[in-house]
This record gives sequence, structure tokens and C-alpha cells, in this order.
Amino acid sequence: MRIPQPVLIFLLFGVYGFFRIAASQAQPLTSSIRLNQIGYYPNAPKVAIVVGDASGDFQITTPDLKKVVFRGTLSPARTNAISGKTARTADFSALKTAGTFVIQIPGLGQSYPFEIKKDVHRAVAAGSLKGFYYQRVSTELPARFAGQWARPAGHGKEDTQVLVHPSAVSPGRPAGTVLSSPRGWYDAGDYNKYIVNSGITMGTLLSLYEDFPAFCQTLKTDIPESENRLPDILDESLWNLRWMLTMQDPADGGVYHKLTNARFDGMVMPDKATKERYVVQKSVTAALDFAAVMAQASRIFKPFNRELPGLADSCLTAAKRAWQWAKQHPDALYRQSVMNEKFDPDVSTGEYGDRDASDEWIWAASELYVTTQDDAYYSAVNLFPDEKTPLPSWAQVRLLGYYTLARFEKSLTAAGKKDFPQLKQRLTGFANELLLDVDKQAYQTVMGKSAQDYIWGSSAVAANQGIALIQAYRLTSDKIYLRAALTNLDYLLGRNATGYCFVTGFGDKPVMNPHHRPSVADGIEAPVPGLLSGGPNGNAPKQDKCEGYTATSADEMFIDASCSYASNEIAINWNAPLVYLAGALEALQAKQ
Ligand code: G3I
Ligand code: 9MR
Repeated sequence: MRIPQPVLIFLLFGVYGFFRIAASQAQPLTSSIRLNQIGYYPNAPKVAIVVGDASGDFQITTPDLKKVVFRGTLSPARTNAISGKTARTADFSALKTAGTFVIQIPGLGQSYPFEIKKDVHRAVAAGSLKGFYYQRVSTELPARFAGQWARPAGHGKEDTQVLVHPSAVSPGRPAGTVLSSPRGWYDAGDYNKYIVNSGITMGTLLSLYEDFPAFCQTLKTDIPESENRLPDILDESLWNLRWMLTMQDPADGGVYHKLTNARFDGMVMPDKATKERYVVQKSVTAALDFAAVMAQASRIFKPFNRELPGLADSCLTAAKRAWQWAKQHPDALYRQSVMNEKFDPDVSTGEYGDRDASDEWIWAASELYVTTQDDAYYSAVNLFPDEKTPLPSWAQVRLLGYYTLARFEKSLTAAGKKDFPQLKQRLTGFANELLLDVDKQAYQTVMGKSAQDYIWGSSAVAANQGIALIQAYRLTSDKIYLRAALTNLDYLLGRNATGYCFVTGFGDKPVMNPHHRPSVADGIEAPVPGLLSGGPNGNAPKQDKCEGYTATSADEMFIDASCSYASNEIAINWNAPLVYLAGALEALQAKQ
């Protein structure tokens, strides 16, 4: 066959071009290619964002550059509405081959390597759950489980000799009464333990178990309890659940708002943080969050009665008593400044204060109703007090109640069934709002459509948006929601305006200097792994006054410095939705 000359020339140049790139020297690593630094599922969308001026073509090659596996063209430029910067999309969704690759952009450079494979986020899911192990109070972390981050127990003595603060006295417990309240997880970069924040954290982890029990059975974190019959996620949760149970006053069912020092510790290891600790004022938000968690735990631990005799019943009793206490003290909101005017010593640690407990009522009522099937809980609250569907956060737990009602659709009583269509409409309507205009965004992620997303703990905004989308998927089986949820996991793992992977120990540009006392004080270069940094926060410079912020837009207002507690602390209520999001996407990967 005679090949026409133009075709021959085209073929020769094409082949030449192919080898020219494949054989070229490694291009410089560029941080302008923002991608999920862990990787992508073979059958799911695959997007990287290229910031700056590059345009034209891109290639995906093996890391040694020997083989080009995909060629594509960058999208037209989009302007980032928050920063005004330019970004283009490199979409290589059509590449479904498993392997390790890099993105090459002529003239710009090459990306970090990433993987395409099944189970690509399993390590992140397991690693972020393991992060909770490192936060455990009252126990040594031996090298067998903690590797180089092994450390002595923290607060082993202090938390068995906790003082009743003058704000928390009750007839049987005058100020100074000594209580034992060990275990639990350290809240964050600090060493205090707060019921409100434990509430949403536990609710989120336990919900992953309820939503994806089979997957959770397979999620292994190599903790001391790994060999028992419970899945690791339940063993880990039990460490905190047992602490929470000690925070209830057996005399009246009220729950102390927190267990804390009067002031934050210095940047020392937990065993060197030996200040005396107090249980402080009972609050309605603590009681209701506690009731919700205990009601949920009671359902979950019921089938494990042989391993944990009586625990499920104790949890339910504790939940009901906390609910009763809340009914008797609906105005007991925790206001630290008000408390400090009345009592000494003043307490200046995390407040977790709230002005409005209506969402805590909804969550507690939903959990108690589902567990007991008693309509009295259901009718005690107005499930739809307004038109809003607010994203979950420590101060806003309404949706946790909705998620639980949706999860148990089949076993709702007539009252719950009647409202189900509206509940479903709320959840899918909210998810649809999250989907809106994602394609117009510079980063093509659900996270960051508004500068308002970049608050203290913005990483949890991204993760909780992801959970809301997963819930909509569970209600509709429409994979559009799954794919949108995945954009936010991509965001957390590097496809964002800072270029960081926000999970310690993961990715090529991970956070290295979180505001986390053990990571600062242990003398080890690598931070404790599996912890999610709070992430960009438009107000951070004013809030933590750490020096070094250079960003001019909220989506970049982040520094990987340990002084930056408003952008780079870690916290259990941010880690839990990461565990959920990564875990749920792993469990559902075949559906993408
Ligand atoms: O939500 C509003 C937003 O609507 C508004 O536009 C913006 C303007 O400033 O503020 C936003 O509220 C912020 C809120 O975080 C968002 O969740 C508050 O300003 C900010 O002060 C508040 O910060 C809280 C911080 O404690 C200080 O109290 C964080 O939520 C909370 O996660 C954090 O929790 C601390 C504990 O107190 C102590 N342990 C560590 C933990 C993590 O940093
Ligand atoms: O370490 C504290 C962190 O966990 C809190 O989130 C943060 C805000 O409440 O406060 C940190 O503690 C700082 C304190 O507020 C001010 N002095 C410096 C402390 C950090 O070194």
C-alpha cells in the first residue's frame, strides 16, 4: 500500500513527537499542577488543576517518562472568583489504566506522581482513623502500634483526679470533689476534652459504621484491640465513649460541658502536661449531644452484648437521663465569659459555646426515636423549624438527625414515615445546591464555591459537604452525588489553592507543622500521621496572629506553621468527616 506523503509526514512527526516527549529529560517538578496527591479510581473522574499561564497540551506519562499513556488539552482558562487567579483543567478521566503516573506540561514541568488503582483511598481512610489512636488519653502508645510516635501515657493521673469546678457543683458534689474521668481523645492540638466536640465526632464515626458496616469490618488500623471481634472503628470509638459516660453526673443525668485545665498547656508532650483538671458547668448542648451519641451507640453495641455485657443498655439509660436533664434545663447554654464572672478559677480553654440548641434537640430526638421507636421523642421537637439545611459543624448538628432518620427509613413509625418525603427533599435539595455551578469553579470542586467556606476548620466544611453528597447518593443512587463528593476528597488531598495535602503523613506536599502539641514537642521531624489540618481560613491572621501569612485571598490563607492554630491545627471533629468521606468513597468505589 502506498501511503500518501502528507499522511506519512504526519505519522513521522507524530511518532517523533511521541518519543521526543517520552525521551526528554525529567521536567522540573512544578507545584502549579494541583492534583489529588494520592490518586484516582480507575473508573472515576480524574481532574488536575493547572494554575498560572500554561495552556495547550498535557501528557500523562510513567514517572520515568518512558511511556506516554494519555494526551489531552488543557481547558480554557477559568478565573478563580475568590483570588482572581487563572486556572485550567487537565481532565484525564478517560485514562483507566492502573499504574503510577505523572502529568507533564511542556514548558511548565511535571506533577507529583499519583496512582490510578482500586482502593486508592483505603490508606487515607485507615490512616485518618488511626489518627484517633494517637489522640488517646490515659494510655501509653507503644512503638508496636505507634511506631516512631510512641509516647508515655498522658493524663493517667490527672484524669483520675479531676476536680469539680465551682461552676459545676451539685448537691452530692461540692466544689473540689475529686472524680475519675479517664480515657477519651485529646480534642485537637490541645489536651482538653470537650463533650460537644466529642458529640459530632462520635456521631460521624458511628454513622460511617451504620452506613457501611461491611466496609468497616475490613478497615484495619493496627491498634491494641485489633484482634478482638469488634471492628477497629468501634474499638476506637469505645475509647472515647467510655470517657463520655464518666462525664454524666449519676445524681441528676446532667453532663459536664468539658474536662479541662483552666488555661491551655504549653507546647509539651502529654505526660508533661500535669496541670490540674476540672469538670466545668453542665450544659444543655453537652447533654443533648451526649444523649444523641449514647442513643446511637446503644443501637450499635446491642449485637455485641457478649463482648460488652450491658453496655448497650447502659448507653440507652444514660441517653434518656441526659434528655430528661435537658428538658429540665433548656436554657443552660455554656457561656464562658458569663461563667468566668461568677466562678474561679477562670477558664480560658476552648468554649464550644452555642446560642441556640434547637439543632441539638433535633439530633438527640432523632437518635432516641430511632433507637426506642418511641414517638414521644419524635414529637418533642420541630424537625423543620425553618427552611434551612445547615451544613454540620460542632455548633450545628441538625443534619446528623436527618441522616439518621433517612438511614432508618424502613423502620420509622407512622409519624416518621409521614415526614419522610420532606426529609428526603431537604437532603437532596441541599445536595443539589452543593452541585450547582461546580463546573464553573476554578478548581471544579464543591468546596470553595464561596469564600465563606474558608472558616476556621474549613477542611471539615469540605469533608462535611462530601458527607451530605454521600447521603444524597444513598437516597437516590444517582452517581452525580458520588462524583461531586470525590471532588472534595481531591480538594483535601491536594487539588486546592494552597497545593498542600491537608492530611499529615500523606501525599507529596503534606502538612508538616500542625499546631499539635505532641507533633511540636516530640522532637521527630514528621508530624503524628493521619491528622487533618484545619485548612485555609480567611480570618486566620487576625485570630492566631501567627507571623508569615502572605496570602491575599481566603482560599490561600493558610500557613504550615505550628503557631497558626486558626489555619493549621488538627481536631477530632475534622478528622472524623475525613474518615467518613474517604471510607464511604472506598465502600462505593465500584459505583462511580
Ligand atoms: O461561622 C462563622 C462565619 O459565619 C463567619 O463569617 C466567620 C467570621 O469570623 O466566623 C465564623 O465563625 C468562626 C467559627 O470558628 C467557625 O466554625 C469563628 O469566628 C471562630 O472564632 C470559631 O473558631 C472556633 C475556635 O475553636 C475558636 O473558638 C472553631 O470553630 C473551633 O473549631 C475551635 O475549636 C478549638 C477549641 O476551641 C479548642 N481545641 C482546639 C479546637 C480546634 O481549633
Ligand atoms: O493551643 C490552643 C488551641 O488548641 C486553640 O484552638 C487556640 C484557640 O482557642 O488556642 C491555642 O492556645 C493559644 C492561646 O489561645 C493563646 N496563647 C497561645 C496558645 C497556643 O500556643
